[in-house]
Amino acid sequence: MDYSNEPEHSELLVVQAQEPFNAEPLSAALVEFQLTPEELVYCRNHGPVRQFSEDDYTLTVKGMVGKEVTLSMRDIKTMFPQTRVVAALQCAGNRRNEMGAIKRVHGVGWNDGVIANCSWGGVKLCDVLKYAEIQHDNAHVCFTSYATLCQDDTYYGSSIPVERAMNTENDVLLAFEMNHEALSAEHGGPLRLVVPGVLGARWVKWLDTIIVSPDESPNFYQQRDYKVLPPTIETKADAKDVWSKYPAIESLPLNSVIALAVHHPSSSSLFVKGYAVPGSSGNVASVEVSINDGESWVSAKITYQKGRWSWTLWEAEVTDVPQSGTVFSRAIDELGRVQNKECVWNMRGVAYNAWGHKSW
Ligand SMILES: Nc1nc2c(c(=O)[nH]1)N[C@H]1C(S)=C(S)[C@@H](COP(=O)(O)O)O[C@H]1N2
Ligand SMILES: [Mo]
Repeated sequence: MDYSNEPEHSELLVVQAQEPFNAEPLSAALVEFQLTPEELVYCRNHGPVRQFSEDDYTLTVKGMVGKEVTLSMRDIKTMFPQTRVVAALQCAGNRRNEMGAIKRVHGVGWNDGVIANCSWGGVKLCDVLKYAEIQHDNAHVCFTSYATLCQDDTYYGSSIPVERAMNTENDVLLAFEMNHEALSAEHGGPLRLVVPGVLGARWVKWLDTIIVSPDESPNFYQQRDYKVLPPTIETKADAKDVWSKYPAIESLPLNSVIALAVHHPSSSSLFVKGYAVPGSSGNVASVEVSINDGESWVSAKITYQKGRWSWTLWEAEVTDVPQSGTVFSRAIDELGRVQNKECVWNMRGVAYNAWGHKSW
């Protein structure tokens, strides 16, 4: 694969792999901003980053539709109402290194910065699908970027169920703006998919083709990756023949991370700050922290949450702390579900969501 045309990458990221380019910020930097500035948005690639001119870029919609259409970027921007949504983009591999500490996992070694909370601008996917006269019983909407080569397949692809795509409240967008600016090549410009509440792997960058199909996307990244395999499957060889038995991840689980813990010895207090994200059963309602034992918990203050799809920022000041120790965090959602102390290991190291922790 050809990596000679990569755009300049942000210098504020910790590079976890050079080719393909995979890099994340420190979570302590991330939580300083409600909306993640572009230089702090992680980069997750399975192949080279491609740069396209908007002028001759097109999107084709085909498959189970009444009318197959090919739209230019100008068509997309002028034929459909434009809209914006704040949504957290998170890789399923966020916190993978913590799962890898339990037992070896396969995948890029990620810490806890593989998340970005951005304002995405574009048009609603459902409007474009309606225009193509989608016929939608039990179907899947498959997204592909034939424009890019990948490590494990000849193109990058994903799919979501039609119901998620067609329910306007889900805010699934064909996005051409990030944080009120033109979407950069690095993050999938001219056009990427945005699926709030769903793992980043489905948010296809450099999107050029949508196929409405009776089946899920046959792409490698939908079928043989991004699944939580049972812990009995320990190696790639074990996994080889069983991928199709397990569902593709859609929502990532309820999670919280401690990004920084600052100890003030003179007042015996600890200032703690972090982020949280919801699972599939309602938004984050509260975040709690515990010193050392995980028995007694105090509520953190939620300092930011915007609509249904953003991350939650929180902070807490805990008094009477010892000279050194460990602080834990857990998130609780609107249904009262509580983030678990531990997370069951899986071979790919995806969807890790044990309590957040930080030592001082
Ligand atoms: N075409 C294409 N789209 C892609 C990917 C990719 O490698 N190629 N990576 C996916 C994954 S796994 C994630 S987490 C997000 C990362 O988006 P970002 O690089 O803008 O942060 O894009 C998704 N879309
Ligand atoms: Mo990802």
